[in-house]
Amino acid sequence: MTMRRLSRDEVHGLATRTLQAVGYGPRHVQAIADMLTTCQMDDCQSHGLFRLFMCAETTRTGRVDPQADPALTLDDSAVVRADAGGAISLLAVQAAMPHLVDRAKRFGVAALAVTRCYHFSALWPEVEQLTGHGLSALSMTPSHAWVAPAGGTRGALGTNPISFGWPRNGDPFVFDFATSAFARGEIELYRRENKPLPEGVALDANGQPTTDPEAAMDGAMCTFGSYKGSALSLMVELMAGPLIGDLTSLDSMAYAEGRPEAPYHGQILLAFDPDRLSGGAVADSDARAERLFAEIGGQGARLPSERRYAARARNAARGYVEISETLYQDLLALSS
Ligand code: NDP
Ligand code: PYC
Repeated sequence: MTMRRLSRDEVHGLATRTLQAVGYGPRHVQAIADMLTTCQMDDCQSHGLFRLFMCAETTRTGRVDPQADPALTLDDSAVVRADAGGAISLLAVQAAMPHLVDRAKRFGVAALAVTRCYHFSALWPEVEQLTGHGLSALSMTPSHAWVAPAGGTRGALGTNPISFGWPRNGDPFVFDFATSAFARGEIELYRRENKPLPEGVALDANGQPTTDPEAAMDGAMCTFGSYKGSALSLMVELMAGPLIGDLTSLDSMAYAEGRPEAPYHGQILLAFDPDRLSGGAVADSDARAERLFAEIGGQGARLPSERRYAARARNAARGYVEISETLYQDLLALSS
């Protein structure tokens, strides 16, 4: 496959021009381009520049508000609410983040409920940002009802990612993955590259197992880990949907009425202050956590995010990332 090298500035510039061309306002362009660049520089292919297609489709249906300023509800409690006003989620999260950090430090535990947002992005950048303030963090969001529950035959759940972060000296412990066997973005990449899926990832429109990505897009995806992933996925629906007064993946799918736009729903971020929660014994807590990380590494197993941190260091040192020439040309066409 022919590859194209792009520097960080070129990645950001391509994202910025494309978002401007499809109609996003300046504050949204900045927030979205920053997120896509962060992901691409860590080699997160399914949620980096590739996501510009979803951003463009979402404006084309004419229902996203590409200019809306988020409205924050702040009181004296540990709960922060950010109404995205029908825009992409990222600006709302960005605006609410300092308040979430402040509340977590004051109360030990705090929650951010982001509502009425179109959502397309990876969750780890926001979770990693919270660990940078010495906080542990958890984030979840539904999507569209593309995923069959374990034992079911058609979509009812979203791909429903969960991201968790734990602060450390140096790179934090962070994981971020869909509760479906594959993220939707990953299946789209298989379809683009005309590659068969592994077994156990998807069902066709008749509820039968398939390895054909096209049939998977028309059918349903499977959860990871059978009934365990299915239950976790349902937890995400409840925590980032009804709990915060917003839509489930089933509601989001119905709301889209078949339009090819990003899912529309909410997102929850929870932040925990280890200092407050350990009763000031944070040095002991850190040492205990580090012994566990060392035991895992000592067995030859790797921690989540280690591949990503290695990619980040490599790309920063060489000053570029690589994307396929086909993707680059398709993105250029989108921005012209
Ligand atoms: P993956 O299946 O690629 O898993 C990603 C996580 O697992 C990373 O933290 C990764 O670390 C870690 N990991 C992978 N392999 C190993 C291993 N062998 N040992 C230890 N850890 C490992 O992710 P998904 O495809 O499920 O999700 C990709 C992205 O899609 C996520 O960022 C998610 O937020 C996003 N997404 C967004 C949705 C939305 O609605 N907004 C919906 C669904 C997904 P590393 O990166 O170092 O490999
Ligand atoms: O990859 O499943 C996914 C996804 C859904 C919304 C954004 N990404």
